[in-house]
Amino acid sequence: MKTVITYGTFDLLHWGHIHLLERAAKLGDKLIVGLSTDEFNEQKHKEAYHSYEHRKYILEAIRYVDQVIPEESWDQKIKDVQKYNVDTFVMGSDWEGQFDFLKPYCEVIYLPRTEGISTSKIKKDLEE
Ligand code: C2G
Repeated sequence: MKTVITYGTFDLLHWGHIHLLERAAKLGDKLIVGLSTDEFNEQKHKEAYHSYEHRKYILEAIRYVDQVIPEESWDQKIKDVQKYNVDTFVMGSDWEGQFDFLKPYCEVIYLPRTEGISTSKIKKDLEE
C-alpha cells in the first residue's frame, strides 16, 4: 500500500491541476491532498475565489483523490508524512528543490508543470 501526498490551493480547478493529480495518483495506491486553508493562503499571499470548504468539496469529487486534509502551515509536511505513512511526496516543478528537506522521510518527486494554464491566467483572461 503506497501512499502519495501533494499540497496546493487548487483554486478555479483546471486541467493543469488534474494532470498533476492524475500523475501523482499513478505513483501509488492512495493520494492525499493537503489543501491550503483560506488562512494559510494569506501566508502564501494568495486569495482563492472558492472557500476552503468548496475547494475541498470539488477535490473530493476527483477520481484521483482519496483524501483531503487541511494545509495550515509551511512546517506540517514532516508531521504529515509520518502521520499518514507517506511513501512519496509530489509537487509541480515550479517548486523544484523547495521540499528536498523531506528526502530523509519519503521519496520527493517534482513533476513537470503543465504549460499554458494557471489560475492567474484564467483570472487575467476573464478580466480582458
Ligand atoms: N500545477 C501544475 N501545472 C499548472 C498549475 C499548477 O502542475 N499549470 C501544480 C502545481 O505545481 C502544484 C499543484 O498543481 O503542485 C497545485 O497548484 P497550486 O494550487 O497553485 O498550489 P500552490 O499555490 O503552488 O501551493 O505547500 C505547497 C503549496 O501549498 C503549493
